[in-house]
Amino acid sequence: MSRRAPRQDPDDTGLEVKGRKHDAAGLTAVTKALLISNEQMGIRRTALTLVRLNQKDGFDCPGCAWPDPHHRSTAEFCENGAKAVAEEATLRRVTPAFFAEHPITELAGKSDYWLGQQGRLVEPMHRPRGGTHYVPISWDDAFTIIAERLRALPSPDAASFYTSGRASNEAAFLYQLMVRRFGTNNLPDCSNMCHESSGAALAHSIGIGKGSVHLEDLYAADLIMVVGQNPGTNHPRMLTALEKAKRNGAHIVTINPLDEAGLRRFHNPQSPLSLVKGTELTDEFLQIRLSGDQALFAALAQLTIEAGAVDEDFVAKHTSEYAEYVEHLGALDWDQVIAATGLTRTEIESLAERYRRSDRVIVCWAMGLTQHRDAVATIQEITNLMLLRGNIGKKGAGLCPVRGHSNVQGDRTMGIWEKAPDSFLDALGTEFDFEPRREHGLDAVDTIRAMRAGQVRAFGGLGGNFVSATPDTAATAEAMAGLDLTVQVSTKLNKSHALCGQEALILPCLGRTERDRQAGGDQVVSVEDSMGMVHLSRGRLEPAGEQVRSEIAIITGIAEALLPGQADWAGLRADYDRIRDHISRVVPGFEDFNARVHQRDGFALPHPPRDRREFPTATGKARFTVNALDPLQVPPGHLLLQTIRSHDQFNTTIYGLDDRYRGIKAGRRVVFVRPDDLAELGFADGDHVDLVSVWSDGERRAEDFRVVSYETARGCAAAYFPETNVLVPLDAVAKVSNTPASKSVLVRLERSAV
Ligand SMILES: Nc1nc2c(c(=O)[nH]1)N[C@H]1C(S)=C(S)[C@@H](COP(=O)(O)OP(=O)(O)OC[C@H]3O[C@@H](n4cnc5c(=O)[nH]c(N)nc54)[C@H](O)[C@@H]3O)O[C@H]1N2
Ligand SMILES: Nc1nc2c(c(=O)[nH]1)N[C@H]1C(S)=C(S)[C@@H](COP(=O)(O)OP(=O)(O)OC[C@H]3O[C@@H](n4cnc5c(=O)[nH]c(N)nc54)[C@H](O)[C@@H]3O)O[C@H]1N2
Ligand SMILES: [Mo]
Repeated sequence: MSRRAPRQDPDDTGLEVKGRKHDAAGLTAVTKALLISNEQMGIRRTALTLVRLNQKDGFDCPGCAWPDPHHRSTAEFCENGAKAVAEEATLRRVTPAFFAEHPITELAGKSDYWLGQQGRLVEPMHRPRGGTHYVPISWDDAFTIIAERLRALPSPDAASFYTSGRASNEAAFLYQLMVRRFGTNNLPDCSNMCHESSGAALAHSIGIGKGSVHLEDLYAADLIMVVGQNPGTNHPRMLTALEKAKRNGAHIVTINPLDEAGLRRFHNPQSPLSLVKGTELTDEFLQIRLSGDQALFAALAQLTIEAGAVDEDFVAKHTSEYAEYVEHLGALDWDQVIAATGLTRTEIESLAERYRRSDRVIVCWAMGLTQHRDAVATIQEITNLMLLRGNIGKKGAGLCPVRGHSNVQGDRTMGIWEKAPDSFLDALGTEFDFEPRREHGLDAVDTIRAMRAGQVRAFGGLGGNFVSATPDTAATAEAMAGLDLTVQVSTKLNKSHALCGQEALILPCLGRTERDRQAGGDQVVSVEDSMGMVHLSRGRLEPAGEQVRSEIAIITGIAEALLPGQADWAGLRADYDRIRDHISRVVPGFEDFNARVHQRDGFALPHPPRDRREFPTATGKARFTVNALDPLQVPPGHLLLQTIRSHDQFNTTIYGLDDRYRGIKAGRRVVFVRPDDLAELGFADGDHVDLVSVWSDGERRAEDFRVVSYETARGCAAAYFPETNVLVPLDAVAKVSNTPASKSVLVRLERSAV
C-alpha cells in the first residue's frame, strides 16, 4: 500500500502512558521512520528519497541544523530526519476540491496535526476579502493583488515579513532585498523565538553571534557539557558525534531538569556493535531547576577563580572588564545558588573541579537556555566561565549553540534580521543602488504587538506557522484575523492559513527534496549549518504538482509586480548563480561563492574568535559581563512549566501522537510533574487538570491535560507546544533578546470540570 488516508483529528481518547525509556535510536528508530515514510510516500519513493538524504549531491535534510560529518557514511540516518523528509515528500495532496469542501472557519477548528496530514499544497489559493472559502487563483493574479495591496498601505512599515528557518540562502537573500527595497526592515523570523538570546549574548561577549566550534572540535574535547538540550529527539545525529567524542576520551555532563533518553544510552544505527550494546553517553547528570543555569555557571566561575585555575595569559591578552567581573562574583550568594539550581553544593563543586582539570571544554545548548527571562545573562555567564580558562579559539574547545531549523543560521547571515547592522545595509545598498532604511524593524513579538495596535495591516510568511509558533495563541490569532492581507509561501497546510487575514493567499512552494527547473536549467540552493559550514542542496524528486513554484520563483514573481525594474528579477530566477554573485559582493565570507560552494564539502565561514582569537566587540577583546542574579520566584501552589517538543513533531508539524522515549502513546495533552510535587499540590497521576498561567495582565487557561507522574526537577513541569502556547503571555519575554520565555511559564493546576 502506498498511501493511507490521513488519520483523524486526535481527541486523546486513546492516550496511554507507558514506562519511559533510557535508550535512544537503535532498530526501533529505524523501523518507526520507515513506517511513517511508507505511510506517507510508499516503499519505492521512500527508498529513493532516503538514500539522497545529507549525501553529496543530494539534498540537505530539512530537519535540524546539526552539521554533516566530512566523510558521510552511506546512511547518515536519523529517525527524525526521515520523518521530516516523509512529511515533505508525502503523496497526499491538498487540492482546490479540498478547499471547496472545507470552509475556513472549519479549518480553523482543526489541529495542526490534522491540517498537516492532508498533504502538500499544490495550487495558489485566494480568500477574497471576507470570503468563507479559499478559491483557486492564477499566479499572475496573486502577484498583482499582493503588489496592489502593499502599495495601498499607509506606509511600508504597515507590513511585516516573517521567515522560517527552512528558506535557502538564495531565497532568504532575495526576500530581504525585496522587503528592504519595498521600504521596511520588518523582517521577523523564527530565530526571534529560538536562538536570538544566544546571538545577542555572544555578539556582545565575543563579537559574533554564532557558535565557535566545528564538528571536529567535539571529537577532540575532554569535557562536553550538554545544557538545556534534548538531542535524542531534536538533533539525533549529534548523538553519533557524542559517541565518537566519548570514544576519544571525552567526559559528558548533562544539565537538564529532565533526564532525556538519548543522552543516556545511544544505539547507533550506523554501527553494528553500538546498535546492539549501546553507548552510555552521559557520565554525570545534574537535574537542574528550570532557569537555574545562570546561578550554576556563576558558581562554577567563582569556584574556578577561587581555586586559582584561571588562564591568566589568555585573560590578560584577550579579554576586557575582568576586574569588575571578579569583584561581582566575590559577592555571589550561595544560598541563592542552591535555591535557584536545586543542586547540592557538592554536585556543583565536583563539576567545577572537573572543569578546571579539563584542557578542552565545549558547552552545547539549545532552547533550554534561550527561552527564559534571563537567557542572555545565562549565556553570557557560560561565556564568562569559558573565557576564564581560554576555552575559546583552540582545538577541542568552544561555545556550541545548537541551532534548530536546518537553515536558520544561514537566513540570518543573508540579512533576515530586523536589526541588520549598517555595514550590511551599506553593502546591500551599494550592490543594488538604493538607500536601505536604517531604523530597526519589528521582530516576532513586536510584530504581534503592532498587529494588535492596528499598525501592521499586512503579513507575509516565507514558510513557518506564525500563529502556532508564537506565544499567546488566542491574542495572536485574533490579531492575524484582523489583518487586511496575509500571504504565505508554504509547502503544507497549517493553522496560520486558517487563522488568516480578511484577504489571504496561500502560495505553494517546492521543498528541499524536489527538483527545481528554471529557464537556465536545473538549479541548486545553499544552506549554512549550525557550525557555519555552507554547502549545496539539490532536490531530485518530481515537484508535488505542476503549479508548485520554487521560493525564489515566487519571491521574484512578487517583486516583478511590486518593484518592476528594481533588479533583474527574471534573470535571478533563471539562474541562481547570479543570486550567489550578488551575495558574494554583499555578505562577508562569501567571496567567490559560486566557485567555493561547488567544492566537495562546501566551505567554512570565517569566525574571528575561533580562527584567530580575535574578538570584534566594542572593546576589541572578549568581554566579561557582569549580570545580577535574580532567580525567578515561584509562589506556593504554583509550578514553572516548560513547553517542549515530543519525539513525533517538528515544531508545529506533528508527525504522530507518540513521545516514545517519555513513554507517551496516542496523545499530546499531558503534563509531566514530579510525584512529590503532585502529592504536595493534592493531585495524582492520571488526574485531569487545566493549566492556568498567571501573569500581571490576567490568567490564561489550557484545558484538560492528563497528569503524568514523571521525574523532573523540583517545582518544575513540562508539556508540549504548540498546545501550550495559549499559556505564554506575549509580554513574558527574555530581557534584551525579546524571545518568548516559553520554558518558564508560571502555572497552577486546576482540576478539570468534566
Ligand atoms: N525532530 C525534531 N527536531 C528538531 C525540532 C523538532 O521540533 N523536532 N525543532 C528544531 C528546532 S527549531 C530547534 S530550536 C531545536 C530544539 O531543540 P531542543 O532545545 O532540544 O528542544 P526542546 O524540546 O525545546 O527541549 C529543550 C530541552 O531543554 C531542557 N530545559 C528546559 N529548560 C531548561 C533550563 O532552564 N535549564 C536546563 N539546563 N535545561 C532546560 C528541557 O528539559 C529539554 O530537554 O530542535 C530542532 N530539531
Ligand atoms: N511554546 C513554545 N513555542 C515555541 C517553541 C517552544 O519551544 N515552545 N519553539 C520556538 C522555536 S525554537 C521555533 S524555531 C519556532 C518555529 O516556528 P516556525 O518556523 O514558524 O514553525 P514550523 O512549525 O517550523 O513551520 C512549519 C511550516 O513551515 C512550512 N514549510 C515547511 N517546509 C517548508 C519549505 O521548505 N518552504 C516553505 N516556504 N515552507 C515550508 C510548512 O507549511 C509548515 O506547516 O517555534 C517557536 N515556538
Ligand atoms: Mo528553533
